Amino acid sequence: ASAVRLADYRPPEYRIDTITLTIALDPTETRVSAEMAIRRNSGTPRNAPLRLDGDELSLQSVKVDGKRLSEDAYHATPDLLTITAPPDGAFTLTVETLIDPTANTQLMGLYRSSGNYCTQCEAEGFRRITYFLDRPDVLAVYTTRIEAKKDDAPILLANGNLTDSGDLPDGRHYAVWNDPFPKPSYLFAMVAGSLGVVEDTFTTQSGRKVDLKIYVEPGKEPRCAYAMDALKRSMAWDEEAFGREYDLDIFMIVAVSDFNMGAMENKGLNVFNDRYILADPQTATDQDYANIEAVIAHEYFHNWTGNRITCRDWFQLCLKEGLTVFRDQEFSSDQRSRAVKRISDVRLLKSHQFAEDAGPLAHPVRPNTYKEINNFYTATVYEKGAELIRMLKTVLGPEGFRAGMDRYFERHDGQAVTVEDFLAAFADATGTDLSQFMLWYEQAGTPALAVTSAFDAAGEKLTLTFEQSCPPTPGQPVKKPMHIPVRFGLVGPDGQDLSYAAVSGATVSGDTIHVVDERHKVTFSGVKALPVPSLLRGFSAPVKLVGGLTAADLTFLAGHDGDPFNRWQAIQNLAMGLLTEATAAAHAGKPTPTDDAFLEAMGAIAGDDGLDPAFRALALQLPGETDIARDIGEDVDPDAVATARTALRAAIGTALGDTFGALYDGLADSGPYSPDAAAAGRRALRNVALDYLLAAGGAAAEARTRDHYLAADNMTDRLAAMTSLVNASAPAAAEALADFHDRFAGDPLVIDKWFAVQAAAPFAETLSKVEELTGHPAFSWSNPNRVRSLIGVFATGNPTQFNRADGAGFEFVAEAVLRLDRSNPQVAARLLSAFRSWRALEPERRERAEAALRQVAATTPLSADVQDIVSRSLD
Ligand code: B3K
Ligand code: ZN
Repeated sequence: ASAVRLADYRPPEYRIDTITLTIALDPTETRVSAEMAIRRNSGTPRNAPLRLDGDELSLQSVKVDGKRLSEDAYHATPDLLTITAPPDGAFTLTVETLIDPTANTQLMGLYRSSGNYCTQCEAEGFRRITYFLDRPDVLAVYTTRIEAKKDDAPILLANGNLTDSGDLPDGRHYAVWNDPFPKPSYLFAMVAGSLGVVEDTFTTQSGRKVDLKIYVEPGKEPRCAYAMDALKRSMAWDEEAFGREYDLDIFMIVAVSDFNMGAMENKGLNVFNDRYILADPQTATDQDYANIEAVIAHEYFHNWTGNRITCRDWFQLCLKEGLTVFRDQEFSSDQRSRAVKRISDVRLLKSHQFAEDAGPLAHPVRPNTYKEINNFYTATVYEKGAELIRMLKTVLGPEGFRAGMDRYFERHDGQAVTVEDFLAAFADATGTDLSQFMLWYEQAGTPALAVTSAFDAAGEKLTLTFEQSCPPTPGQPVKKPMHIPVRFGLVGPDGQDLSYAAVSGATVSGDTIHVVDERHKVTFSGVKALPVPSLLRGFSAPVKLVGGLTAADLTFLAGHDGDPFNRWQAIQNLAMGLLTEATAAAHAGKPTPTDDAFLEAMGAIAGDDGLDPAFRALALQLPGETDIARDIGEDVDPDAVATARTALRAAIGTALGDTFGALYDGLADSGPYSPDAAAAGRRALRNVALDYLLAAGGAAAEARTRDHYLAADNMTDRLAAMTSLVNASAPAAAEALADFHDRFAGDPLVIDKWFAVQAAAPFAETLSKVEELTGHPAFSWSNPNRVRSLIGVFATGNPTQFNRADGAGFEFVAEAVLRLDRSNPQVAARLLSAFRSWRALEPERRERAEAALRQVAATTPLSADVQDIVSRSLD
């Protein structure tokens, strides 16, 4: 596949204002007729050929203004329909195609899932349904008529409002849907089948009543209650926080069990992976509930950020994704604990996005070239994209940010726009020059921000010196300095932020230092005592802060910083220092060191009942093995990392045994299960305590964990106990796994958890266990959730076994990628990106990882998706 470049963008040569689709459903021979009102765009020469995108299509007939075209007037291949010389004025093009939903294993376009029909069109799936100008800057009004056998598909859904329905001969029926809002083809959706429904209503701020419907596999309706509740809260929140109201009379969600990603924001008809809808206490964890709330909100918020205002081209993907992630993060923060949400989001950012940014797949938040757009739905576009919006808000302040958003909605409603358009709305609304800020969208890589501080006690002056740099990334050897907003406090000896009389050398507004130069000095005068600078509070910029603080400073911040995020960060930094040291020791075959001050700091957090339990649960968790590996950065020995981390966990569990025992007993929840944040926080802390007790070892801890498993009245506790038993290789692990399997056999989403726990177990036997489980009756290579739970978790959630020294982990995943590539290239390519940090491994493993990648690269044929990832990984 050849590369597409942002610089080559040209407006479409033709416009399609309306499209009427008639879809006659059949499992293997679905007939699609598309009638399109087309006109030449200004600037296009008369009679210029009209080229419509297709993908594996079989053309049946083509008409212009109702007249069948002669063979020499067009040219058709499965992926392109060219009308050689279309009429000069507006005309109607009618195209008939034949498609096979059952054979559609890539789950793009129109496909079958559990006997139902559904669609996925983003990014380029609509062209697998009919020939079209399948690009986001062509906005059309869609009318969709669906016809199907009534028995097979009693429910017929598409975007917009239902305008007609009725019976047809031969046991068939039809429904007609009209979506009045012009939209790009990637937002088209159609669903048909046998589905149960849960209904509710929402009245908007202007008093319009909206019907809400969630469709699921019949029998699963009771598991939709939380999703419905989250939807109503999302709708109310968007009105309050952004002034955005829903715009159709009906909002529908359909849950399907075969889906390539999390969910899809099709106008008025969201389609969801069922794991982000279905929940009850017995089958869903607290994390599942939180994810459901976030994804429901995310897709709903797209109605304004993505649908009403969409992207001009796919390079602008972050325009809708980064912004919408920011919006869903804010929503969850308001519904739950802001500090805890921020810590969880930053953990995710660092483990996924920082890792991506540090390897061969690094790309700017707005890429300027791609070979396969599906490979750019990344942590960089989504999570770093959200960080850029958060920084924009920090730079402009809440009022400026809201004014900019309002200007953006006002100015661009109904349009397909760019990141420049977005930033211009903020620049204009607030009179701010955002040209340097734009670099955040254009430059890849995680900037490093080094800080040194000097205190002049006699002169009462504190000087902070910042130096920013950004490592080279593919295609970008040299970077320009960026605008880094550093939220800060100068923490005095009593834990309160010190005041200062004046500041010189940089712009400081409120609690934010604006670092804009490569080297930037800031002097605070009138500082009465030696402070510990608390920098980058709330993680105010996606950078790697290097510096300045001693272990004593960090311990002090861990206990006293007024910013809960930085308290957490300080503990993480202390732990990271210890763990990298311990890893070096383990690699050299020496005993791993511990540190009493660190254990004391952990004890202080664990025992501080004044702190939110959810916060304590997060603060007590050590950095993950992959995070430690990234911090080490080169010649990583994953076994040494695991040894170091396991030893420190055992040391913590031993040293704080009494505290954890008391926590475990004291946090026992009476009352029925509730998924709210406070109750979830208590469960999280209790399960962390239990896990540390088990890490310290001993029969009592094991018995307690086994009892915890058996006594659990909810999935959070049950899964936590089973995971702890498995990872500790406890004798009761086998019993728990068997019990779990029998209890939940027949519930695929729960069996996914059972697969995942086994795939993540850090033992030499795991690889053969995973291979064996691919033969388990509940496993299926064609279901993305199953593949992700077993193979995906092994590749991304089991650092020691994926990175086995003998290379068998790499070989297994490479083979799985090749196997999947034949049926579902998107899932295959995503799995292959597990290799993204291979160059940071120690030489022997590096060689084996490279060999596995080369084996993939040498295979033919390869999908464009896998080809793209493998070639960039080896570059
Ligand atoms: N916009 C979709 C993602 C589509 C992925 C296409 N490969 C879900 C979301 O971000 O809300
Ligand atoms: Zn999205």
